[in-house]
This record gives sequence, structure tokens and C-alpha cells, in this order.
Amino acid sequence: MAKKQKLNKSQSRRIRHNHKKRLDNESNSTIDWDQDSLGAQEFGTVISRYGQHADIEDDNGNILRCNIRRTINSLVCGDKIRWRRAKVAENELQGVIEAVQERASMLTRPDYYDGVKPIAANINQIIIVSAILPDFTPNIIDRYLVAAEDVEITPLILLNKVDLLAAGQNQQCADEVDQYMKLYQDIGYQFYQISNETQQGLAQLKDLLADKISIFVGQSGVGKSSLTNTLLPESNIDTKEVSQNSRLGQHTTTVARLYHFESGGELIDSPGIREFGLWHLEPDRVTWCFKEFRDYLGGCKFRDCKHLNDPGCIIRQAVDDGKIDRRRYDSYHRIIQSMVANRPPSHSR
Ligand SMILES: Nc1nc2c(ncn2[C@@H]2O[C@H](COP(=O)(O)OP(=O)(O)OP(=O)(O)O)[C@@H](O)[C@H]2O)c(=O)[nH]1
Ligand SMILES: [Mg+2]
Ligand SMILES: [Zn+2]
Repeated sequence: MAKKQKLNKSQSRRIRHNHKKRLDNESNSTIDWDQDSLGAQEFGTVISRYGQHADIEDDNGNILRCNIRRTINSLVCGDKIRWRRAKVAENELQGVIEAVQERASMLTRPDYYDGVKPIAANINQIIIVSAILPDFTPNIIDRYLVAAEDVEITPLILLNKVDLLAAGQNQQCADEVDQYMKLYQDIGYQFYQISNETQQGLAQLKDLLADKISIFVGQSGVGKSSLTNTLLPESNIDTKEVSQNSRLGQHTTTVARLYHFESGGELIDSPGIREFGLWHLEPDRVTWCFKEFRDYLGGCKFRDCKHLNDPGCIIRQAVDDGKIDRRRYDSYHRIIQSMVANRPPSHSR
């Protein structure tokens, strides 16, 4: 039997990309209604986007699937739109989205093939979800913190599945988690240890989400959809166990979707992203996005200081003096290095 060849990073990335394109194309059938077949213009909100279609919510809270006019080149979950209802629905399509209103905010991520892609619009709080399983990875938290700082939307950090640390199991991991919690809180970030399993911390989480437009972001398998299901029982989202072999999530959620709290506020559940790259940012911007570095910016001896072994680097000095935490400094350099390694040739500087 032929030995199955292991795919390299770029091959598996290409396969995933083509698969996604195929799925998008399957929802690309468009209908060209003429003006007489459509009603007056209405307002609405995008709940979820699928290729050339989107689920929108009208002013009465009804959710309808619509076509997207080809002239619209960017439309995401959370967008406020103008649309027109078809007098006669065709297949499942009930209207057409004609325009996107100005966005109050936008969370984006870079995609190797498609350039910078929007994730969600008009949010005012980014909830970074991490967990004990898949392994607790502060570098991924730092990547999301950089993305949040870049768009200047308040982030907060949740560490889910702390039930897995109960009863003295995993003491080493519990200690590490407590130390990181202190580190992030010292920098000025909110950090909560929660469990969807035991409901620990969920009442407080509900308060934090009230009247805000929040998005859950984070690795696959950390429990974003499970938490959404608990907070909003009608959402009924599919969830899947973390693989026992790889200890990784299975990318269960594939598109972002917006849900409402009856008491006010919205929550967007988003898919776990495989490689949350930041190569679209200038390295100086990443430095600025490490919040605790800001006080030192402009103080290094050389303007193009890389904050490594450069003489007169006051950021490195601050690390040596214990004013900046070395774990964050190391994480910063890991991000800077990966930006160069992961940037597609089309975006080389
Ligand atoms: N032990 C434990 N397991 C949890 C907890 N929360 C979620 N899980 C489990 O974690 C697994 C993954 O949860 P999901 O909600 O699908 O994760 P997700 O972040 O939405 O993943 P993607 O949609 O792939 O991005 C499921 O088997 C959940 O039952 C928790 O607090 N404790
Ligand atoms: Mg999910
Ligand atoms: Zn420096």
C-alpha cells in the first residue's frame, strides 16, 4: 500500500482555501430581480454571511436569506444594511441587499490568499476565549490582543474549562494559569477563569456582555459555541469534542453568526482560526499594540531599533529591570518573526 504523504503547511493551506472557495460558490446562485419585483428600501442587520448570500434581520426581528448585490464588495456579520424585499421569494431567497452603512468598527484578519479579510463589523468588545484544552497558549492570546489594540476595541480574556484543573489535578498548569492571569491583569486587561461545564463565572460573564456588541474569538475547540449555547439557549449551535489525538479543536463553526440577548446586547460566535497571522501590520504597529511597551516608544537610541540586541534599547532595558514582563517580550519577538515568515510573497515589503 502506498504510504500516505504528509502535506506540508502550504499544501494543506491551499487545500483548505480551495475547499472554502467551493463551499462559497455553492451558495453563489444569484437572482436578478427587476425593480418592479422588489418592495421599498428597508433597514436591517447582517446575521451571517454565506458567499453571495446572507441571513439578515429586518426591523421586526425576522431573519431572511438575501442575495447580495454584486456592487457590494465587503459585507460581514454585524453590518447595518439597506435592502429590498422581493414581492415573490425565489427558492430560499427573499430579497436583495443593496448597500452597507458606514461601520463604527471593524475586526479584520489577514488571509494568505485573499489579503486582509473582515471578520465582523460594528462590535465594541472583543472576547478572547482560551482554554485549558486545547493547551493554554498565551502567544495566541497576545496575537488577539494585538488585533484588538490595532482596531482600538476593548478586549477581555476568558480562560474556559477551568473545571479541568479541579481537585488538585494539573497543579502545574493551575499555577501557570494563575501567574498569567496576574500578568495580564497587571498590564490592565480583564481576565476571568470560567467553566462552561460547571457554570463558574458565567453570571459575571453575562453582566459583562449586557448591552455590548461582543464577539467571541479564539482557537478552535476552546468552547466559544458551547458558551454561546449556555448564554443563549435558543442559539443551538453545533459543538464538537477536541480531538484526543492531536488535542486540537475540529473547526466546527465555519461562519460567524450574531445572536441577541433579550435583555439587550449582541454576541457573535466566530470560527476558530487556524493561523491568526498579523503580517498585514507594520512591525512598529505591533510594538505599539503591546500596551505596556507604549511608555517607552521613541526612547531607544536608534530610530530603527529592533528591541533585540541593539545598543541603547530601553524596551530591553525595561525587561532587564523587571518593568516589562519577559514572557510578553519573548511573545512579541515570536510574533514579529512569524510575520516575516508567514507573509505571502504578494505582500512582501
Ligand atoms: N471540560 C470542559 N469542556 C468544555 C467546556 N466548554 C466547552 N467544552 C467542550 O469543548 C469542546 C469544544 O467546544 P466548542 O464549543 O465546539 O468549541 P469552539 O470554540 O466553538 O470551536 P470551533 O467552532 O471549532 O472554533 C466541546 O466538546 C465542549 O463540550 C468546559 O468548560 N469544560
Ligand atoms: Mg464553534
Ligand atoms: Zn529598542
